[in-house]
Amino acid sequence: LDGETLPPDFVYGCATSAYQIEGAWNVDGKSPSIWDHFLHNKTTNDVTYGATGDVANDFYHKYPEDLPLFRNALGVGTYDFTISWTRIMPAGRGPLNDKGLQFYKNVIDTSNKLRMSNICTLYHWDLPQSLQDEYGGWLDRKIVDDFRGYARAVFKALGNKCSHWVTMNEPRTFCTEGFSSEPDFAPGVIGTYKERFTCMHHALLAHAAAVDEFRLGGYKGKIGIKVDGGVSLPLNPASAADQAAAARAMDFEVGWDVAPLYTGDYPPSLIASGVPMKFTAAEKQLLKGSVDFIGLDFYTSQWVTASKHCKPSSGSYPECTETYQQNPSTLIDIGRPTASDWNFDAPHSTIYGGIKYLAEHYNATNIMISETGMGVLNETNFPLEQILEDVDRIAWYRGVLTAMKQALADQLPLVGFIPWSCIDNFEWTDGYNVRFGLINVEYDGAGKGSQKRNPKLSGAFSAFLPFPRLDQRGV
Ligand code: GCO
Repeated sequence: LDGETLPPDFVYGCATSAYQIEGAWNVDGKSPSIWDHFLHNKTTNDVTYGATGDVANDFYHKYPEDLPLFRNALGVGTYDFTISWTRIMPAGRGPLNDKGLQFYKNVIDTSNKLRMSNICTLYHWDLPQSLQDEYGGWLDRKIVDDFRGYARAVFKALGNKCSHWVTMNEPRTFCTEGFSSEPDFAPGVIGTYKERFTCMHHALLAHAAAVDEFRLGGYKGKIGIKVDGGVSLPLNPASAADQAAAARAMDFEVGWDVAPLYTGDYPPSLIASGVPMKFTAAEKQLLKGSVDFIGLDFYTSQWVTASKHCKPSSGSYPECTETYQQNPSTLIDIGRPTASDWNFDAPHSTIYGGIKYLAEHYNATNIMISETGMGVLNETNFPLEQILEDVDRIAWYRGVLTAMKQALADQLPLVGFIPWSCIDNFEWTDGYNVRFGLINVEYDGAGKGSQKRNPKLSGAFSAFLPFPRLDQRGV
């Protein structure tokens, strides 16, 4: 990549999320979220070593040291963070908690002093437990109004302070994992396709309601959403049946939440398969066009083949398809075991393919790679020296950059790139045992240790990337 070919306002940042780094779970008036509740319960906590986010990186107290590191050691021009609903609005609705709000003001002001802008996310999975207890959270239509109220209050307090707003992170993931047959994500409700779909339906409506509030308020930044999903590729590219299976899988996985943002409704193939809920005309209108930009959290691809044994749709997968996480014929051994068996051999199909798909199928503009990164399993089992010399992570990012370069050369509307993550953190069911950070934190797989921060080689690599920085943009 060379800086000259990039759009001048190209966004380069790094991301974290509240539950994964803040700690201070009950400090200064914060009430429990569904993740606090889920992981405090020994029978539902299935995280490696029973870890929780109670302390995490203690970012709530350490942000004055961490933000300069993000700016100076990683060289990013944007810090992308998420707001904890229960820190800012402990009852889920109603009065704001001044101390919680002040924390986010401090994070933003410190970022700005360091010449970083902010991408601010309203929701990264940490629903107030009180709303879960009261009416079942995402399964009840009431959540849409409560989310609207929360969004309105946050925009009123911070609306003009962030260059970009994200309504929510990966609705598909929190709905499918939180309501699966063996849920390992909060709220941990055993569910069927109906529950997963209901959650997603309300999440999409809540997104649209928050965007409506933002636009009604006339705030000056841009607003969007972050979606995930792997790019599905035909296992046998020459087979028409595999091609059709891959296209169906894209509809069910990525189109499920993306199509409503651009067309106002679910993809036709998904509707044809029989959906438990439908949007009204007014809801369709609110959804259609509800993003100024779209964030893709893309880590891995999958290979899809048409199956002779047709199983009924499970919600995120269509009938008559089999998916494979890895394609044995192209798999590259990258050296260290990675998170969740993700294949890290396919940045081109994942990143380039994802951008192209959105641009071609939905005429999406302003596409951001809002998360990608390499998670290493048991990273702490290696000596510190070796942890810090993460040449395999650099190799992954080089692949991503090559894919992005191709996208830009092909005039695809790529406007930003946000590695996950600025710093090691709590990786959901893998706890502290899987690390994605460009900066290492000295704690063990259970999250215990000195909390010392050490930039990895990938962090130094980040600092040398030729992206336009905020200070070069004269902001
Ligand atoms: C997600 C979240 C992040 C993860 C990251 C690595 O995609 O699950 O946005 O919270 O930590 O993606 O798994």
